[in-house]
Amino acid sequence: MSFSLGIIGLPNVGKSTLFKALTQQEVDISNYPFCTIDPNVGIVRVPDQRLKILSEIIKPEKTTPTIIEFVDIAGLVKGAHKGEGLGNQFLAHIREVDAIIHVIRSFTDKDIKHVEDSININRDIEIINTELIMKDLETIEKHKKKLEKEIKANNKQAIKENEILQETEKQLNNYEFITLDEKQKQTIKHLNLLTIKPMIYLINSKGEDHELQALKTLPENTIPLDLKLELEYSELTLEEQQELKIKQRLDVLIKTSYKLLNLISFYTIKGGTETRAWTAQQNTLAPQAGGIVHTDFETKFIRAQVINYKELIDAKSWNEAKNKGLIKTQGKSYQVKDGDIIEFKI
Ligand SMILES: Nc1nc2c(ncn2[C@@H]2O[C@H](COP(=O)(O)OP(=O)(O)OP(=O)(O)O)[C@@H](O)[C@H]2O)c(=O)[nH]1
Ligand SMILES: [Mg+2]
Repeated sequence: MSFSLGIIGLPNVGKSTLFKALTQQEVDISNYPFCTIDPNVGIVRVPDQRLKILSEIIKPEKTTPTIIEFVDIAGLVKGAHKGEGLGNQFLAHIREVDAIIHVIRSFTDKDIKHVEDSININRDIEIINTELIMKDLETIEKHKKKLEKEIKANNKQAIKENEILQETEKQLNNYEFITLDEKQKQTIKHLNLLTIKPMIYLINSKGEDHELQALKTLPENTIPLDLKLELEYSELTLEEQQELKIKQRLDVLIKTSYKLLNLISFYTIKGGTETRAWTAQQNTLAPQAGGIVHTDFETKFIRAQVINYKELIDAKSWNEAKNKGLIKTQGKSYQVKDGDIIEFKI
């Protein structure tokens, strides 16, 4: 199971261009709105310097980087939650991803149609976010109806859920995304609300931005990137890139996504045969991290042997680390840390 990022935004803003640059998959990026209908799914290796160094120490037969899945979703328009454009179905695709990259067009090109006929970052963000919010409000409303009977029967879980949903509704009605603590989030997780997912804003711009002012008002999780240029770069070989002194910024996007989405990497070494990186969300407990590697590691979890990357590097070898007692036994409540090397015991 890999972590998945959904690429969303208005039609014709560069979503598939980003997807193609990231995954090198042949997808249709023709110049017309709603070019993408069925979502494109692709995987991307996460660049990881630590994995390289770990492999030099462990010398496994095989080294496998962690991957992130990207899903290129059809364009959304005003009224999508009521079925406008390609509508509801696509909001359903967003439900399935773990986090969202929201692409906003800032490049000017009179040949590329903008569904709202002009460039306006803040307006476009609002259109998309409003659709997500409206859809969530609808989901909550429906679910609250379902809870009514159970609340009458004094079902504690239903009462708790209802309270959280009321709070959530208040936030959404104020045009705020949902902010809840971890426990509350878990309670309503089954609803798969859209605005609870972490989101990154990607401004598709040339850098010579005529809307710098607008950019300043955006949240810190905003990345400006020239997607057309990134796609051209991604089609060059590594040698060509070096020759032309080109620095692709897609790696930055992946790394920044990691940070902004509170993702961490942990590693397994499988008795020296395969050193492999994995992606988890911060605060993931050891058994759930095990579940990312193999279902059995979660359901039959007994304990984990853990050492952090830095300690292993200092010890210089696995055996040395073991002799020094640096490999620690951890139980079910251990929160996995970025850079942990873990051996799951079942
Ligand atoms: N000038 C310019 N054109 C771009 C840029 N990014 C994308 N385009 C063009 O815009 C058009 C639409 O790009 P896509 O990536 O297909 O857009 P999309 O968001 O996937 O569109 P839909 O699938 O229809 O929702 C294509 O002709 C791209 O080449 C850019 O940064 N500058
Ligand atoms: Mg597309």
